[in-house]
Amino acid sequence: MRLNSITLHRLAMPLVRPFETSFGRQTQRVVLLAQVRADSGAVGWGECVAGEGPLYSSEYVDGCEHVIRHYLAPALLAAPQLTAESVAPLLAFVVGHRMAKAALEVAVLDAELRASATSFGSYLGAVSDWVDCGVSVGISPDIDTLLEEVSGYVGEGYRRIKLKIKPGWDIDPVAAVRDLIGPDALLQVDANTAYTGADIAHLGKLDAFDLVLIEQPFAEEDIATHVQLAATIATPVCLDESIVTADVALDAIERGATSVINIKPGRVGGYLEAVRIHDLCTELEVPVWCGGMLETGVGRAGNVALAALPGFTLPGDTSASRRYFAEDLVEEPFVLGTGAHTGQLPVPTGPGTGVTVRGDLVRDWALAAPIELRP
Ligand code: NPQ
Ligand code: MG
Repeated sequence: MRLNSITLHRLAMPLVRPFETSFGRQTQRVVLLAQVRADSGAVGWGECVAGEGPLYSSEYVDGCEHVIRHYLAPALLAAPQLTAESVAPLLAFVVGHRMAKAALEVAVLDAELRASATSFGSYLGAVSDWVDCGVSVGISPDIDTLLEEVSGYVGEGYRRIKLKIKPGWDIDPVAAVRDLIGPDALLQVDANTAYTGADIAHLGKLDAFDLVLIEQPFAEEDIATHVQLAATIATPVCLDESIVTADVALDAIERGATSVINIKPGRVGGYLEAVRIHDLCTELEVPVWCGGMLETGVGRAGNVALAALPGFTLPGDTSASRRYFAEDLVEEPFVLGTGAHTGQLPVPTGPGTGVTVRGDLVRDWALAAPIELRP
């Protein structure tokens, strides 16, 4: 295809409850969406997962908008024959900025798959119609409030609970939640880089709670301290922020820093690199699961399709739309199944991502006028 335009939309969506992590407290989700139009008339949508500020990652909404406008979009708009596979090579001249690149790649892929009436799931290699869902639970003001929130999610059927932890909010909340949900329920923790090597002995106390894994306790660049922890703790160590390419994933696995990997398409530059990490981990028998970035239905749809690949053997942060939003941005909000499908989401089957963006909400929740980029 050849692109006629790339339009950037910036929205703010209210969260159903504040979401607190070791890096900050979110009360709304500021979202950047890329809409591509091909000369054939095909339209595709991509969600940029960067946050409003550079707190989870160095990328953030203003930075992504800038790099897309001035570097990435011009390169794609100039391409005479564009395919989803050619997006990453065309954008490789820009260092980093993977979340911005991923938003464009997924939009082009969505347009391409809609034009050929192929779903994301079948294109990526999905092998199941439903995926197991977990939920990520923020840091609470106190343990009673946390237990109340966790009880609600258990009642909704989630198949795994993930607690956000930080120094001063770790052993006690984990012990209380383990006590609440019982010994057989899947429980894991995510520190979002809040600890240092000095905390290794302290983190060892988490072994008492039979956790599925501990996610990213140390800095993004610090593979070595993760190796040290993994050598001393029984709980599996899982990297999130550190895993930015398939090569980095291979290196971290070979060094013994991580025995499970959280795959987020946005963090690694798109779905094609995400599938490469999945394939590598499957070959190495390293389990993977699909992370989450408080996506709207636009980004959630692709994640649910990805999570249906065979190597995704652990429940993902692929929660239902209502975990975050009272009203989702798409006509087909994600709702947990019932009966045998309790705690699961259905893999979309329609063309492309299989969801329809609600133009009315894109306008109602806009923070700024759309930016239309042309060749
Ligand atoms: C994680 N997600 O696994 C991330 C962290 C995260 C579901 O726990 C705005 C932008 C808010 C990015 C909140 C989950 C965010 C964000 C949390 C990322 O580490
Ligand atoms: Mg994480």
